[in-house]
Amino acid sequence: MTTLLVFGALVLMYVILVLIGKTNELSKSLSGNPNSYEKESKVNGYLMLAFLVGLFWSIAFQLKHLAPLMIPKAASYHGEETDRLFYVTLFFMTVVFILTQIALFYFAFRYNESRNKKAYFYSHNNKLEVVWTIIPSIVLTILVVMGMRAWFKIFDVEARDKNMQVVEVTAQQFKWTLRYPGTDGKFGERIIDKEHITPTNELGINWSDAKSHDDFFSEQLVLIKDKPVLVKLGALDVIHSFYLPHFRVKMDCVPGLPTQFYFTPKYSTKEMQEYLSTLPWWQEVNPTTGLPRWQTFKYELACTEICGRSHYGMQKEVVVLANEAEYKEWMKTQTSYYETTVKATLAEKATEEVKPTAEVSIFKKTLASGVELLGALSNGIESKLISFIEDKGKQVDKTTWFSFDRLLFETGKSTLKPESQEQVKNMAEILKAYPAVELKIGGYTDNSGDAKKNLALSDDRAKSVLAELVKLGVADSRLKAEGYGDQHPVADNATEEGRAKNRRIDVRVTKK
Ligand SMILES: [Cu+2]
Repeated sequence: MTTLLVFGALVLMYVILVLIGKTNELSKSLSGNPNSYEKESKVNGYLMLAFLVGLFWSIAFQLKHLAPLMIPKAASYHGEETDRLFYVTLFFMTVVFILTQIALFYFAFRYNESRNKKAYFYSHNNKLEVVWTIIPSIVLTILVVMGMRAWFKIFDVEARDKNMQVVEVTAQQFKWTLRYPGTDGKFGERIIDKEHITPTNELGINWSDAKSHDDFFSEQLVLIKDKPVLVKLGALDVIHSFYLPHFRVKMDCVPGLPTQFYFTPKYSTKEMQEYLSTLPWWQEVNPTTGLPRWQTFKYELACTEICGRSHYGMQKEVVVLANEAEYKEWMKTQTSYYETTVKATLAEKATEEVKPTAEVSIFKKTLASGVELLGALSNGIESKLISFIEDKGKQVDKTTWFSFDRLLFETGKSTLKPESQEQVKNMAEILKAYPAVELKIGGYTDNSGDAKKNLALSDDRAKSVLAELVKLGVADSRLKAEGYGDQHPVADNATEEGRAKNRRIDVRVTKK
């Protein structure tokens, strides 16, 4: 609302100014003084000169007061080079800027409107054209060549020190995850799939890879003075940008596309603080901390891609230690994520998983036909079906269904995967061993997606199992198949586990 009011006020103000201008013009043309334009033009000429002086004064003023607030000298070796490039470019731009501004405003003053002057007709001059084409071309070529040389030097993979430090940095809304390879100097493998990427393992680290066991996550980006570092960058959601302003490092983190940056810190955090303590602005006391500014100076990692609402929160401290010895001391204070967190939960999970499998055993059965069932489990469909058929106390009804437990379909299709063959074969053999038995096959899906499509898919899948059994020699007349879509769920559709249980093929004995 306030914005709207301010906007409205601005529009009104503009209209008023235009009207005042119009009235002014009208009153002048009525008074009929031919010299008034010339006078005005002279005044404008002087105003132009005043603006020129004011402009340069304001630039000088800002330089004096704001330059000390600019980012301090580069803290990395390649940073010095990029700074040099920057200053060379700035030098040329400044010269051109000063000359063109002087020319612009001086000409406006010198050649203001006058009834006694006649404009000089000057169509073109070849020499002049050549000069002002060639000079900028040469300057630009020099700048581009210098820039390319610096670029190729920074990204020269061959020239990299093999003994470099490696850090993995992963960006996501809205945090940085810094992974160090631990004492073995090697990162544990990452597997990007549904099984490995979980809320407690966002990077998808493969914990069964021994190299991952000493990896640790750090709260700060810790580097070593004069030791080259390779930062491996990645992102989990949108594009972020890894930015170390003091080191003149900036590289995008792109989901699905690993990037990296190689550089060498030149000054430790302490050395940088000592350097800053010699500069007047940094010596001033910061009222919020009560300390001289240089004392609380920290190198910083920031995201420089507008990546979302809390983008500003993507900050971390960067610490440059003086030498390897200090780094080793720091490493000792870091704990491996695997040792402290993962190991215990893995052990817990393992005992959970072992228990049920201890109760499940192989279901060994040789049918009357002499055929032995393959790969069947004591809690699988084969054993349940046979005990139902053989138990004279159990009557055929419409509610007793048994679920296939080793059937797999191609995603979204009714084609059975080859792994399913074993169980289908077992079922065919059971049907052959008990010739009186007739079955109804039911197909089911979970409730995600289009209900009509689900119904059609479940029907196709039930029929494809039926066709498979017929192919294996079971009479067509003993089997019926029907799809029920997402009806009759056996588990909660709200969880992935539940949905997996609901996507199934069941059978019911209709005659025995
Ligand atoms: Cu970001």
